[in-house]
Amino acid sequence: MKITGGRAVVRALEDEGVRFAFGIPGTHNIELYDALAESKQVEAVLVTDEQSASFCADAVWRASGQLACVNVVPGAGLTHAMSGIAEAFLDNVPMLVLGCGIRRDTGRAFQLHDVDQQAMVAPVTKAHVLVEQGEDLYGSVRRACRLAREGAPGPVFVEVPADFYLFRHEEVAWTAPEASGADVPDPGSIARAAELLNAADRPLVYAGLGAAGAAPALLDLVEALQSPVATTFQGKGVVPESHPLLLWPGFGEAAPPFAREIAALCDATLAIGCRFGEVATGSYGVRPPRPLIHADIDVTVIGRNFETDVALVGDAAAVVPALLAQLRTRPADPELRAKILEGRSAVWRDFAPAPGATRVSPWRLLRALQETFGPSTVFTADSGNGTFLAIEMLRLEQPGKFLAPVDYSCMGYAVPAAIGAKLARPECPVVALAGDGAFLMTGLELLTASQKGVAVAVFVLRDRELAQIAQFQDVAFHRKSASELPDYDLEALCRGLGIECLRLESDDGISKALERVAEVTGAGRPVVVDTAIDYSQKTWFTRGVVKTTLHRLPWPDRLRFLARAVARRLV
Ligand SMILES: Cc1ncc(C[n+]2csc(CCOP(=O)(O)OP(=O)(O)O)c2C)c(N)n1
Ligand SMILES: [Mg+2]
Repeated sequence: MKITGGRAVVRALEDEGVRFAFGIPGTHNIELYDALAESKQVEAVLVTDEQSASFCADAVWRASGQLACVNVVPGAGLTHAMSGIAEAFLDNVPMLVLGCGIRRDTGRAFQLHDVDQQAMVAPVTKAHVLVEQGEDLYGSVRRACRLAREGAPGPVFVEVPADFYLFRHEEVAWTAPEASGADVPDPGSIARAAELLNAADRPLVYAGLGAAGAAPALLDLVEALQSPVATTFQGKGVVPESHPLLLWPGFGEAAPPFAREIAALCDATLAIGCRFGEVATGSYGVRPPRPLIHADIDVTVIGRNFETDVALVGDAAAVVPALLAQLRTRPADPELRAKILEGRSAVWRDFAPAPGATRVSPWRLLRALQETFGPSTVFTADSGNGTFLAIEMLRLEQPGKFLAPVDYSCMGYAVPAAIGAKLARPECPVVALAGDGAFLMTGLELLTASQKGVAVAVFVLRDRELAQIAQFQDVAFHRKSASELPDYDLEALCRGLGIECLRLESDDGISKALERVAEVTGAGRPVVVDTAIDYSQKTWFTRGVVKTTLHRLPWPDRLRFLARAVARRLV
């Protein structure tokens, strides 16, 4: 039997359990959109900009573990979507990018939108394919979905020539290959790793998002080792942040002193599902205590940034139980627990705003948000100071609750990511923390939330600066350059989008504002809060990165930097 190309693709999406296809149609794929309109399972979500489409799809996976699709027209649609594709690529987020290509049956050159898309996506996707014949459509899409999820996950691009959508093709039988089980590590390496961990007095565990699939077993492992635990930024919540052995998201120069000191006392490191990237390590300002045992599904990350003593190549879901079975169980160390508890409480006390502060304290706001909306809340963040405040001040009990652009760190993530997360997990409250600069990039996507009734709460952190950069400039140069933002009327913008906008000027207004946020979102409407945020306190991250970067400079440049900073302050 013959079916249209559009129908073949939609069937493949349905059979892979895809629920959302974010994008904007064009002449090349209107046939696909027509087939999507018939689907009871896959919803075509119209966005205002394809950049949002890829951020939405990314967040669907991060919040729910479900694969989502980005639907783009050739060239122009793809280039707009590239930011979110690259974000997914560097953060190991699976995504199906369903592109379309020019017609190949006409033999004509200079077609609309025609650029070499395969070359464009090559550096930002896990794989990219050009479908060669209509009969392959179904199988190509299914294989791409599987590849995106398998092993180290990532975005996969499938280019469908427009003529394949126009015409009908023979339906070809296709059977999904058996799902491969978790990648199992080599038993010799497991035994060696267990030996080193058993011999250590106090191992440190460092866990990233790659360990999320092994979260319950990881907790057992931490209890068996009685080891302090640090996480990456993406890994926030992989070990519940209320756990008495949880140190901090990080353990190097960008972590508070208590976490650094405890980590430095350790005499072995077990790193799981992480890769010691620049952002999470505060610009490589960590020294993992040796021996370093590094477990990851992706062999290329092991030993790449820090010398590794034992490599465990495999899925955390297989590595952690295998290792746990060979570890000696240790008694709890009340002294260590007391030290961690005291360290965490001291940091907590420091976060409290100084008396007389007039603007909104990030710590008070985040505390109130967590208390009001509870542990199921999904937070989305952007690239900016607010992200690091959230990393340091939120306490999360599970993974999938903090969605942030980390390694690619692309501004504009928070608003569309919140929309994607809320569509995927409508039962969870979703709060976006968007910088006032980042909001200018994708804030118009709130039109989609308004039109579809996606009840996200967006806090726009108004400081009228590109603070994360302005702070670095201020420290290093004692002046800010091109990092002060022009003011804009957020309320008027929201009015234009059909969205209620609240103003939050000081801590006194927090509880009333959150009450209204709960009312509006409870009624199925999105809401924006224009938040006069207080950024006077620098994050541990910013302080740590400045220190690490300065110390890494050769002496002559270090002196030049210091002299310039001091001279400018004096003049
Ligand atoms: C697309 C993009 N452009 C530029 C940057 C560099 N950058 C990183 S953080 C930042 C400041 C963001 O400002 P804002 O959104 O106002 O957040 P704030 O730091 O003020 O909270 C900039 C410009 C980036 N990460 N992404
Ligand atoms: Mg700002």
